[in-house]
Amino acid sequence: MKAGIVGLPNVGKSTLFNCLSNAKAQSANFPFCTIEPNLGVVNVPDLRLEKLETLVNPERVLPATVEIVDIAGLVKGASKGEGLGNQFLGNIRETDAILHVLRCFDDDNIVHVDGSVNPIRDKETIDIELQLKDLETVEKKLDKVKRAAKTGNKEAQKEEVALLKVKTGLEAGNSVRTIAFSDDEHLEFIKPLQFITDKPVLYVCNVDEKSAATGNDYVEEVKKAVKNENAEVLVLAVGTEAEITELETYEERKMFLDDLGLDEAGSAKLIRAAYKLLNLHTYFTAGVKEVRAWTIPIGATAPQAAGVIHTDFEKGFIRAEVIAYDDFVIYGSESKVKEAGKMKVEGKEYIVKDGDVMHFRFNV
Ligand SMILES: Nc1nc2c(ncn2[C@@H]2O[C@H](COP(=O)(O)OP(=O)(O)OP(=O)(O)O)[C@@H](O)[C@H]2O)c(=O)[nH]1
Ligand SMILES: [Mg+2]
Repeated sequence: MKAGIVGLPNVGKSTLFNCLSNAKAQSANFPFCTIEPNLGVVNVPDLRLEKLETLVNPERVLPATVEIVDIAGLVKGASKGEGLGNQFLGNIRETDAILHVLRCFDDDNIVHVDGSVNPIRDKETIDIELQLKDLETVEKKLDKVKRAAKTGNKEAQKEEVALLKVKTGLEAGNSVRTIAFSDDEHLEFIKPLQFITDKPVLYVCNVDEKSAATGNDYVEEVKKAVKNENAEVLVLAVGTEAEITELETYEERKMFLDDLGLDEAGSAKLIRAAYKLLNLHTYFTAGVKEVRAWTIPIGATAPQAAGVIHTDFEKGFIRAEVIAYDDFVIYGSESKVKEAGKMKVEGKEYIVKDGDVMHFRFNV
């Protein structure tokens, strides 16, 4: 599962990627600085992990991670192959969620590919290219499905109805994620086609330093423009965040953030938002050797969660011993939780909750 950073060229995508990841991407003041995607594995900041560390005092602590890809900028005509567009769109298709960076800062020294700062126009430019690509996908598929539908194939007829909804929606300038489908329709016919505009999206407004806490007029316009998209908007001073990342100590970073009126780095917020966008959450294992956060899809069962540690854990799953995170903190240790009778034993059907502290029993 990975989230891709998408937007026009030269809007700060690689600068943002560098704030999140240790894998340094090249960033410079000219369009198409990035060609090949940069992949980074990013630690997910989680205060609960720090709390568990102080309670358990383990030899090591391992946070959850999420994969972020920095992708080349798209320009008008990308869907027709402009500016290596097809390759870049292919890179976007391989992601599971989109972080759409919009330039919301003025700076005459930083080139804008379309000559002026206008995040609404920029967003439309990107949306249109993604939608045109999806239109190509749906039209190809429709050709085949229509023929099958004509022969009386009931399944193909249902599929045709779903695909026509996509086509009509895209032609009206709507992204697939905003079109209404029944659950079955989406699962059977829409999901397998991996439409780019069906991926969940988070808008990242890249603002100047003084707007980091409050946003600015550009941000307000963006919020208005996306209010029916069911998408989150995050305000981030990417250039400033890059400076914060350079600071060595926690105290220095804290002082910088205080000056900006922020309670934590925007990059931390963004990582958590990306994690959520990918529909992921966390369970913990907490032993003296290692306290660790594990990543699972929301809705995963106990055996599936065990499988993230090792496939044998899933195959030979017997039961899980589960402590709610809050109980672990209230009682302070596993043994005290047990004494209080707060540890639960769960079977194969158990849906793991965010923050569960777990032990798996299995045989191989
Ligand atoms: N003033 C200002 N400059 C920024 C900000 N964010 C990025 N920049 C500058 O904008 C230029 C482009 O940044 P990049 O991160 O390389 O942009 P990109 O979106 O990755 O560009 P491509 O890879 O060409 O698509 C660099 O010179 C950055 O230093 C910001 O918040 N404020
Ligand atoms: Mg770049």
